[in-house]
Amino acid sequence: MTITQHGHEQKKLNKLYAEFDTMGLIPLWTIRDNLMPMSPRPQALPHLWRWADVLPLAERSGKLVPAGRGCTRRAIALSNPGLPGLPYATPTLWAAVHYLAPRETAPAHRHSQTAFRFVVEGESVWTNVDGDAVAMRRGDLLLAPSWTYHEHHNATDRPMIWLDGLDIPLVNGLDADFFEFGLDTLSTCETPERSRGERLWGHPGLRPIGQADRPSSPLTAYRWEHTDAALRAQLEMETEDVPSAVIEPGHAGVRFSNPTTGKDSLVTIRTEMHRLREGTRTAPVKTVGSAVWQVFEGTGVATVGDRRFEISKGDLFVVPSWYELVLEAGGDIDLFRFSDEPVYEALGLADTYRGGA
Ligand code: GTQ
Ligand code: FE2
Repeated sequence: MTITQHGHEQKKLNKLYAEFDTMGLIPLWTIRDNLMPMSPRPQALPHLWRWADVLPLAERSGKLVPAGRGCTRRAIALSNPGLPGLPYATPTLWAAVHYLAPRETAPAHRHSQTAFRFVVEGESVWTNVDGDAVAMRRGDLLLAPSWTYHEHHNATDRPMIWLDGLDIPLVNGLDADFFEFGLDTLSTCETPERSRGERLWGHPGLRPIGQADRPSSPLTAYRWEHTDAALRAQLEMETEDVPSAVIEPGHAGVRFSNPTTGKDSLVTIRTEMHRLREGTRTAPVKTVGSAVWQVFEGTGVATVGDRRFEISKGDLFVVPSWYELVLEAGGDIDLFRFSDEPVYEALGLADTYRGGA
């Protein structure tokens, strides 16, 4: 081809691309690498939020910012540096630190987004889920499934802080957001030891006859004493020569499950508690989908991709999709984890790779 011919072709090509653009068309051959990469390329980045940094800011908000109708919830979201300006921990998950001052009420509302609370510190707030008052104490996991009314009330003279996890980014990305305000006045002022959900569903292995399956767990409170006992038993059994009781040597884990189906406690969010015996180093794991971890107790090191985080009580970190995670226990360490894996499983996109230790 002569140079003039080549120039002529190039001109025609440029004209073609310009016309694609004006017609709202994009040719695949110009974008394939980014459109369909060989493996996930998340925009979200591994990141650590230290409890020692977050807590004082939550406390200052408690003094300066009222909860209630205007502000609705005094929740402070983790914003992933790879998703700048967005209040999202990962592309699918919202994680926030929620502060409720003494005697304060966060009024009732409901939304299509699914929520849970995990309590790292404090007690005596209760959250009311569809008219069922549920006490919140350290180590407890409390659920507010999609479209359930929920309100929070602090009946004490001490402030309380907990972790909120929701599927806000996912639901927003799917254009499935619905929201309604409830009554401004508290629906109940009683704080029973055990919620109705626990009285009906909180007996291991015993399903009340006549209750249908539900997509999300009707047991809306998982108490620390049970979680702790389950993890302790796994590690004890391991030392008693039942190695299959644990995930891997020195690493126990439980998944909070829906007693009607045995599946995840929530339709869109996986919730788990992990315990590593002192000195344990986990095999590297890669998972499709993203996760947020919070240290409940203890110290250690979390390596996410090439980032190394020294972690201690309350610290929160993010593992984006297909990033390798290795956990090392300083002393014994307990970690709460939540992820979007149930969504990937429902879509046939779930995958986990566990390397050698
Ligand atoms: O407690 O109802 O962190 O609706 C974000 C949205 C908490 C809640 C959040 C919410 C709530
Ligand atoms: Fe809410």
